[in-house]
Amino acid sequence: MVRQRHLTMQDSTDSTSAALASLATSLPPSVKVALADGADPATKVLIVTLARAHKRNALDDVTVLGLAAVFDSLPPAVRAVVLQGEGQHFSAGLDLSELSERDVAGGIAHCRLWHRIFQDIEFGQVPVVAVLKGAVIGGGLELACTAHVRVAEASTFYALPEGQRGIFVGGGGSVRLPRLIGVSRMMEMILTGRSHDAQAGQLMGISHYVVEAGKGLEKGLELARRICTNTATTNFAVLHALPRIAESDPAAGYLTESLMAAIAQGDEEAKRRIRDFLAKRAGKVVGPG
Ligand code: 1HE
Repeated sequence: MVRQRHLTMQDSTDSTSAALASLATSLPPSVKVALADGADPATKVLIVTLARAHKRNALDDVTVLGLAAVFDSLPPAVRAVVLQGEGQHFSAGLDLSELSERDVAGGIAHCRLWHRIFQDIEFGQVPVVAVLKGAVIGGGLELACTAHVRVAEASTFYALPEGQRGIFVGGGGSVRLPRLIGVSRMMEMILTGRSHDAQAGQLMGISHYVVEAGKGLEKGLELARRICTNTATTNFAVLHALPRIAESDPAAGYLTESLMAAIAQGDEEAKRRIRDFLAKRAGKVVGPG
């Protein structure tokens, strides 16, 4: 059972809670924030919940702007985020009811808004663990792709019904998803409208973990807490340097990697950790399983 505290204005036991309580009052009802209980006070994990279960967490503008407000205003003590959906589904994607009246210029502006906000999540302050279940469809899958680690409950299914709806991805999916599953698989998903279950999504590289129903948040929090124990510099390097290096030409990549590696190892905390290992005070790497 995962304990979490939903924030209210009364909940201001420390500055992080106070900052989040103030943020919570500015959010729409479709986005909730809660600090995970039990974490080391210095390494707080924030649970961000899409809370439009009655609309299967479809992403309307208000909800997407709510996500932007959260990721723009993370208090410094928050070291990782777990992103989840309320109810049976992570997200049914773009709220189609907002699409019908939009002209071409409005469509471009909307798409660029999503791009900006989703980039702020992907290249934000902290690692994000997405906990998936049920529908992870269209823009919901695009949002899941902005996270750095994905945990899928067994009920998860992935689809891109854009072909069926006469539209196209617009939340950066054509940039991010091919990196996970390849252009060919993404093409086939849109062209044929097929769904993939949790196991298939895992084999394809969408999720990093598949867990049984109801265990996603627990696993997501376990991973987020582990991520919080890395140095801030390593997490920064992984979020901001690694994807850029992977996309750059090798010569620039090697140069950037050498600079980033030097910065990371020059950190006092890194030096302390390495001294601890050499003095047999640090844990060994444990094998899988
Ligand atoms: C919605 C949406 C939505 C549900 N926009 N309202 N996404 C899709 O094409 C997925 C469309 N949704 C579905 O296929 C199904 O709703 C589900 C498989 C996700 C869930 O089925 P079910 O039977 O549990 O729920 P439901 O009865 O279909 O939906 C409950 C309510 O949510 C209902 O509203 P109500 O007022 O009749 O109660 C639905 O209309 C509403 N709802 N999904 C609006 N997506 C940046 S570009 C991204 C492009 C895309 O994301 S394309 C993918 C769009």
